[in-house]
Amino acid sequence: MAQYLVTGGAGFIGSHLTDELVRRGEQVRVVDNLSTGKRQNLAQHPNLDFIEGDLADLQVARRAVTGVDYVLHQAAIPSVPRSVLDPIASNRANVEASLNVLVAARDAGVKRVVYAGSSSAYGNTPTLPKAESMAPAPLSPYALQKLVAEQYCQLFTRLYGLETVTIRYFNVFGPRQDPSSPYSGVISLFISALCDGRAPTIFGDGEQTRDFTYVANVVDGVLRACHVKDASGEVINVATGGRISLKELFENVRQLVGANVDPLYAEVRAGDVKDSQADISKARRLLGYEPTVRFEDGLQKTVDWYRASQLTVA
Ligand code: UD2
Repeated sequence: MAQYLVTGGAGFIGSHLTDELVRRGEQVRVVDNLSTGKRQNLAQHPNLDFIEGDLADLQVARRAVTGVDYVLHQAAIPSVPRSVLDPIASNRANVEASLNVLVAARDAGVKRVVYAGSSSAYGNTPTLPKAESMAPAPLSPYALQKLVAEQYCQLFTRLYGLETVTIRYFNVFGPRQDPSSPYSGVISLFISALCDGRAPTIFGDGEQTRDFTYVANVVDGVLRACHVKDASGEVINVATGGRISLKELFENVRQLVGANVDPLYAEVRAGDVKDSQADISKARRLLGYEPTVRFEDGLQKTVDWYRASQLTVA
């Protein structure tokens, strides 16, 4: 049994990682400042080792990593438009806190840090799918911050011998993704709007594409990355390898929800990437990763979850 720390473990992806680790009988600690995460996401683990604190404070990071073997660093302000609006706050959460986690992990003798990178680092590449060997081209403060922190990870591996792996996430979705903010992930916003009979907004012409990835696939990729020896120091895409447009996404959700509502259209968002699709051959080769939940099945599970949670609230 190993000791894991999930930073941002009360958030959407972090809480799914926590569930799986608990299910496997591992020891888990969560640190979260509850800025976007919620205690409710961990209600199924009443005895969980939970630290409420902000990793931008080095002392919080040091306390959190004490006695830890593996750090799964998920804590972030994960939003392109929020970073465009307030780059300083988002830099503090995405870069400064990440540096604190790395310093604390190095000093505490952590075995490995697995970092939640982002597909946004690629920006608009001339070709698809996007492979890790392509030069990064961040288009927003968020994208740059995620890239800086992943480069810090690689630097810590080279300079101090701290094992790190960056998993680049591609538009992750699933149960517990919070639809309550305008900065929320688009699938959560579309489902919650259509379930309420409201019209969702599509930014731009709706022809932009994304490799939407169901959360269970990401959990699998991240947990594999903890233990594969040759993965240390690497950056690895974890996604499905497909892509669909926002218009197609809207149609899919509309059909699943059974709503008869048309979308509104608004200006394209500043810092938005046009197309995103992952090359997952490195994850296959290095991690033995294979996406196990297809986009369509994941979307159905997600719609079911939102419906069930609406019933609970009502
Ligand atoms: C970026 C990253 C993703 C992850 C995420 C964290 C890319 C390609 N992806 O996701 O890997 O790090 O940031 O937040 O950079 N949209 C609408 N209507 C809405 C909301 C969004 O049309 O109500 C559009 C939005 O303009 C974008 C797409 O939907 O084209 C996806 O937006 P998102 O906020 O869900 O995620 P994105 O792509 O910024």
